[in-house]
Amino acid sequence: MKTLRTQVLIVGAGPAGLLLGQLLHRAGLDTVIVERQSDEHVLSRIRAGVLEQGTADLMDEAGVGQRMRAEGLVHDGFELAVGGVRHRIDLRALAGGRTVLVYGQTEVTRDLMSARSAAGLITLYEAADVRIDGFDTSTPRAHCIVRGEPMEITADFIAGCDGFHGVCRASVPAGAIQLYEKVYPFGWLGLLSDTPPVSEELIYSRHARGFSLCSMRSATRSRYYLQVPSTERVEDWSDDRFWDELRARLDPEAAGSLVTGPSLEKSVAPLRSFVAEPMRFGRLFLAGDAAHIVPPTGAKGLNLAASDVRYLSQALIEHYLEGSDAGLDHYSARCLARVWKAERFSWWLTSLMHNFDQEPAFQAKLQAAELDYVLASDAAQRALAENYVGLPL
Ligand code: FAS
Ligand code: PHB
Repeated sequence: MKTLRTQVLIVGAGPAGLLLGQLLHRAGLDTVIVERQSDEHVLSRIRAGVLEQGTADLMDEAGVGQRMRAEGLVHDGFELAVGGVRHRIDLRALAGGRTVLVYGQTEVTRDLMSARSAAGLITLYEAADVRIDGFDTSTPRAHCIVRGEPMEITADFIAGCDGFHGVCRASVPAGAIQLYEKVYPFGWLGLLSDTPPVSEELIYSRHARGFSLCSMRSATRSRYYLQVPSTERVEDWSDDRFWDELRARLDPEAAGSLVTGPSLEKSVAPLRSFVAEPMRFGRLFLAGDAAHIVPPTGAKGLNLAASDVRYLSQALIEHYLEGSDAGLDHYSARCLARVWKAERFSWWLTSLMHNFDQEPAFQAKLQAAELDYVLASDAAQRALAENYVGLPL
C-alpha cells in the first residue's frame, strides 16, 4: 500500500475542489485531490454558464482569472419573455452597478486544472473505490485504488467537494445530518452548439409549451435549455426535434433570428432543491454540490460552490497561519445562511417561469399574478436583480 500525507485532502476535482486547492496553495498550504473520473471526463461535463462578480473575483484571487477576464462576456442584464413579449431586467441599474460574467464552468475548470498542473500539485485522477474515515479524530484518512494500486492518504482535514453523488456526505452517520429536499416534476434538456447566440443577452422564456432558456458561451457558441418531463430521455430528442421545439417556445423576434446547427452536447439534468445540514463533521467539511443543490434557473449552483470555498479557504488559512479555529467553527452556519437565500431565489424563479401542469388551478393563478407583479414593479425587479447578481458575501 502506497501512503501519502498532506494538510488538506480534497475529494473531487470539480470547480469546488480545484478552486479550494488553488487558494490553499497560494497561501502555502499542502493539498492532495482525489478524483473518481479522468480530467477529460470532468471537462466533458457541460454545466454552468454565469459567474457572479464574487466568483470572478475569487478566480482573480486564486491567480487564474486572466483568460476569464479576456474571454468572459460582461452582461448588464437579461430578458424575461412572457406571452411572446420580452422584458429586460437591467441588472446594472437595478443592482447598484453590479453585473454578471458569462464564462462556462468548463473553462473555469480548465483554468484551475492548468494552474494546478503547472504548480506540480498532486491530483489523483481515476481514483477508484474512494473511502474516507477518521474525520471524527485528529487524523482523518482516505483510501482509494489508483491504477490498480491501493493508496492511503492521511491529512489534518478533508474537504468533501465530491458533488451530489459523492462519498463524503454519504460517509456521515445518518443521525448526524439533516437532509432537506424538493424534487421538481421536470428537468432541463440542454444543447450546446457552435452557432451564434439568438440574442446578446440571456432570454428566460415562459410559454404554454414549457420554459426555455437561451444562453451562450461566446459570440459563436450557444447553450439552450428546454423544460422537459423528468422522465424524458435524451435519446428521444434529435437535434431537429430540439430546434423545432425551442423555436415554438420563443418570442417571434428570437424565433426569427435563431441559428441552428449540430449539437456538440445534449443532456437532461433533473431539477431539485437540496440542502444537507450541518456542512461540517469534525474534520470533514462539505462544500459545493456535496452539501446543496439548486435548480439551475437562478444560475446559483457554481456560484454557491465558490462562496463555500471562499469561506472554507479563509478558515483553513486562519487555522494554519494564525492558529485560530474561529472560521472553521463558524463555517457551516456562515455557508448555510447564504445557501438558503440562494435556495429560496432559485426555487422562486423556477416556480415563476416553469409550467406546473399537475398543480391546482389556484397555483396557476398565483403564478400569473406573481409574473404580472414582477413585470410591473421596480421593487420586485430590484429584488430579482440583487439575487441574480449574487447577495453580498
Ligand atoms: P461537481 O459535481 O462539479 O464536482 C464533483 C466532483 O467530484 C466531480 O468531478 C466528480 O467526478 C467527483 N466525485 C464524485 N464522487 C467522487 C468520489 N467518490 N471520489 C472522488 N471524486 C468523486 N449550475 C449553474 O450555476 N448553472 C447551470 O446551468 C448548471 N447546470 C447544471 C447541469 C447539470 C447536469 C448539473 C449536474 C449541474 C449543473 N449546475 C449548474 C450546477 C453545477 O454547475 C454545480 O453547482 C457545480 O458543478 C458544483 O461544483 P462542485 O461542487 O465542484 O461539484
Ligand atoms: C448556462 O449558460 O448554462 C446557464 C445560464 C443561466 C442559467 C442556467 C444555465 O440560469
